[in-house]
Amino acid sequence: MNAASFEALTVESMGQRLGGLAAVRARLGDDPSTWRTREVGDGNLNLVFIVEGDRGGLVVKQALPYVRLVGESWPLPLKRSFFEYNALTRQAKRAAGMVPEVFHFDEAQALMVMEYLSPHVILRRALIDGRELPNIADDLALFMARNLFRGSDLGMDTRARKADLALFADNVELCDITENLVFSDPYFEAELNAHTTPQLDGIVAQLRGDRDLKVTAQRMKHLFAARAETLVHGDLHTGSIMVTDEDTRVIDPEFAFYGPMALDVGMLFSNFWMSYFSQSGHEAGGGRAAMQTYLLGVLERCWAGFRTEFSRLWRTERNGILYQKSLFEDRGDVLGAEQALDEVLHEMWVDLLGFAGIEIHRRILGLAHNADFETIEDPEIRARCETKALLFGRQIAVNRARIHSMTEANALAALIETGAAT
Ligand code: SR1
Ligand code: MG
Repeated sequence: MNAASFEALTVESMGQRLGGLAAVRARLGDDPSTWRTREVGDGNLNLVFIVEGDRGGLVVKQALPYVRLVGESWPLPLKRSFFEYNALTRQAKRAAGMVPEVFHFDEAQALMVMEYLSPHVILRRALIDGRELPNIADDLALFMARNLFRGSDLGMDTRARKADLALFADNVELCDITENLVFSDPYFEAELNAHTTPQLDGIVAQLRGDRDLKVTAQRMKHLFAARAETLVHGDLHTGSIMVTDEDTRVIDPEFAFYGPMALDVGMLFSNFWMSYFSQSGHEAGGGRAAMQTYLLGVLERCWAGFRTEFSRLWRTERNGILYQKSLFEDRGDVLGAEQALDEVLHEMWVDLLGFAGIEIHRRILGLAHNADFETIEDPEIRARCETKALLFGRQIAVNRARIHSMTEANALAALIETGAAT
């Protein structure tokens, strides 16, 4: 990619920059001077614009050569846009209808023109507002099971999988962000860390002195770095999901790489648990009790739905090199295949608890925080919510091999939330 030719888009230059593209004019209208553009990006890394014309709207996303959250002092390669584009095209095939359609990709300018999802909102925002979305558990279960299974040696031709493994292996800098910000920085006094202070100072010191927790975090980092199992989204949080009551879409897979299956599931579940612990900060006096029950229900249903779909794919699409049918079903050993499935799912469960616990910690102790907690203005109230989440994160990560079901994990969350466990 020729970085010299890169030019950041602006609201003013949009018509001139994209007006020559037939695919764009077809969706907005032929006269770029009538297009209305606004910058809406509130993420940590990129520029995002909504462009509207007489015929409809589009989203234009462009990577910047640095981390937007921090500034030009932290350079970040434009090639992340290439990985995002390639991940989106694969996800569109593996879980149809669950990612935005891409109409145009310009690798040199690191920009993508995509479907404008409207009236969708960011899932995290909806959950902060106390809105119960009826379909997210089922939809996200299907999205994860289909992508994780179909991108692995369980479902994919191994030559194609190895080619993809090599392609995404170059997403080094985005993996480096996760390796540091998620798995290491929260557990020492890293420069960019921040937490609610002085309220959390005590528990932060306690967690940083917790040997079992540090070993767990490094074990999860080990899996992240070494288990190139499937094409993961890599940053699957509730800010990477757009919703209406009927529709669920997953966006922003720029962190995609070949990693452990449990990563996406653990990250997503951690965000539902963080939402659970933040609810009392958004409405006092038990006003969010029903919302909390809903969130624990989403976790139960999503994990159950994931298992069901993953098991269906295991029985019907297991055509890769792993656990070949020639060793099991073709020899009449259906139970052998089921035994292997149970082992794979069990290991995924244990690992996802580890990833979930560590992800909770980094969102409270590291650089990139969650609006779930950040929008709680009173620091005393915010710290009370964050403390509970931190305790829960520690409990599920360190004890991941001793928690046997989502019902048990949710019961732990409820014990901590009610103050019965501290
Ligand atoms: C410096 S980037 C910080 C965070 O933003 C992204 O959304 C990822 O979650 C990353 O860890
Ligand atoms: Mg993102």
